[in-house]
Amino acid sequence: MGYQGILTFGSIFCFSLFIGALHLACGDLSYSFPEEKKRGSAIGNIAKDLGHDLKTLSSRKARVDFEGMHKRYCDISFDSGDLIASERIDRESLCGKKPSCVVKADLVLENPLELHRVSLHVQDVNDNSPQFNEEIIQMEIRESAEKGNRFSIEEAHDADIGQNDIQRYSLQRNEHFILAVDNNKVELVLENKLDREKQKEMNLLLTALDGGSPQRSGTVVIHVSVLDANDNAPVFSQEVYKASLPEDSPLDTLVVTVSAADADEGLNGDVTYQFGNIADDDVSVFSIDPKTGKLKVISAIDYETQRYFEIRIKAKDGLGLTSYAKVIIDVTDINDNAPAIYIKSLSNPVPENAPP
Ligand SMILES: [Ca+2]
Ligand SMILES: [Ca+2]
Ligand SMILES: [Ca+2]
Ligand SMILES: [Ca+2]
Repeated sequence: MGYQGILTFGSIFCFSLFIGALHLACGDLSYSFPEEKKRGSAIGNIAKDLGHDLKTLSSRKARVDFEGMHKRYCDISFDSGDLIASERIDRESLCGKKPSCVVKADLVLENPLELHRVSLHVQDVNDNSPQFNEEIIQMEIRESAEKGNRFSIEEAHDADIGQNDIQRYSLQRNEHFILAVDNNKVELVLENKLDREKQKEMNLLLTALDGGSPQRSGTVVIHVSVLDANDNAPVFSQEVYKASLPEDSPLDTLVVTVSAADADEGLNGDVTYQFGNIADDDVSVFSIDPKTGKLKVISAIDYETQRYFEIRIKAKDGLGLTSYAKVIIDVTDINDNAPAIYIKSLSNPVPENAPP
């Protein structure tokens, strides 16, 4: 109860002093200084600016009041009469992006009461580097993207202001992209078309630079994954496959295996085989496995009926791009009726002087 009373009395006392002081204030003081000044370093000389000697400052209990602020940023040194920094003054945390940063305080002297408004103009120092949100920006761009297509990049951030804020961006030279920066909008512009089959990913180094002195910069790696487009048809390992087939080959005999590769990915590169243009009669003689490309015999082959087959094979990818190859099959005659003696004489000739 007693404590409350004293407080109330104190408030009334100060209030009446304050009213009286208004007449005594003899002008505002204004100091301009860079942020992040060392503690104890001078901001300005109060004694000189007020025209008081050091003794007066001390005897009249000169002090600075930072009303409504959590910190006391400055104090008065009675040794020098200087206003000195007593706390870290970080412009960024005080004022953010505001173009001017002013901290107001009251300078109070007692007996008689004297009050001055003090404006502390905190100047920006280039103590922040441009920063990107992430260390790596992941992008996926389809290889079918056209020259001139644009891809947005999240801009960097610099806590400083004015010249100390970001002034420009620079993209490391590369084969495919250039940079377009317009009103803080940062975009990659495709200059040379991508080809996933040649290069399916790439790293681009983007740098943001401020205009401070010394200059500060921040970098980010843009990792581009090139997505596939179906821009390749299957390619056969040979244009023409040749095979010879004995006429009495049993069913299921493998004649030849055709093979086509497709440089694309997934379904775009998924190759299947089938007959192209083929005579109706031949369809019943051979089969082709759509997955393996194995061409097999499915009915009896008679040399006397047909000695030569020419079959077109089609390879198709999952999205329908196709290419063709030819299979030429020569049917070879099996001379089952040849005399046994003839065969024997070939492999084991009878000398001419052999006894009869
Ligand atoms: Ca700064
Ligand atoms: Ca900066
Ligand atoms: Ca393909
Ligand atoms: Ca492709």
